[in-house]
Amino acid sequence: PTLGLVTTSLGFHAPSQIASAIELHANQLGFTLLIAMVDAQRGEGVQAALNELKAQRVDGVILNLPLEAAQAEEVVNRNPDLSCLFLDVPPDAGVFHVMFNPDDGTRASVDHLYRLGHRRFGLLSGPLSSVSARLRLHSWQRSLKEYGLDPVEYREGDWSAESGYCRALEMTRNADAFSALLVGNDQMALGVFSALSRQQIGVPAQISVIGYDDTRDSAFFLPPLTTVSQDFNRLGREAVTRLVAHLGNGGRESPASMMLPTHLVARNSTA
Ligand code: IPT
Repeated sequence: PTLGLVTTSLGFHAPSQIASAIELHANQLGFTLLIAMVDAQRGEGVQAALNELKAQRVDGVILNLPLEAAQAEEVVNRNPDLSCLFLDVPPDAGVFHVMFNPDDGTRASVDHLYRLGHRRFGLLSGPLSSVSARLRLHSWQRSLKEYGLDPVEYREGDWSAESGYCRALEMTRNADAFSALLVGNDQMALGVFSALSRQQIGVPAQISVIGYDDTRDSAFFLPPLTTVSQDFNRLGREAVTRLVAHLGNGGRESPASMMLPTHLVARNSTA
């Protein structure tokens, strides 16, 4: 038997670690995994990828790319012959999903920095075309509001280290505008470190930085990155197990979606 994975670029660290976890757990349950990569910016590639996977007789498909609720529902409606499980959709989308809670880790990040005494925050989000980038941004903003704070700087990146580097150079033109920077993922945080180091701004002495993902490399950044851990292995296991259970009951019972917790891993980039 065969499962399909439609994924956003595997050039990004998180989706590549997610794909590797999905393949591992699929294989353990005796399934082969076929992977189709599509450009997340261009929704029309999704149906082509699904058609390709259907031609290869997949039993069910996991979709790890940012889709709005309406787009995900359209995928389900256009493919009644296929069981689809989504990993990157709004929590209130009426589709079968396993996803990370976008609130707990973001809230813990703000709490951590607030307790350390920070009051001036910069925010660097992922691309606003991505559902999860927006959910993280809104959650940071809500958490700051509860402390009566508004961010003093905001920029939008595109998840890449290069965008983190460029946006951080812009944000630090006004040298002491903020003392803490919340970043939408670890790859952008790596670029931020490089930009700050080039300007001889100390992390965490002058600016504390928190990333998001806890991809495997982040413990080896300089300094080791404080970040929000998303357990990609568990995501892969839950997604495969739930999809396979759904296939096993002939798609009769309505599938159980699930929200996975995230948590803050405090390392040395915050003080
Ligand atoms: C999300 C990552 O957190 C982010 O770093 C980026 O890689 C993005 O994927 C690419 O789509 S994780 C996703 C399951 C919300």
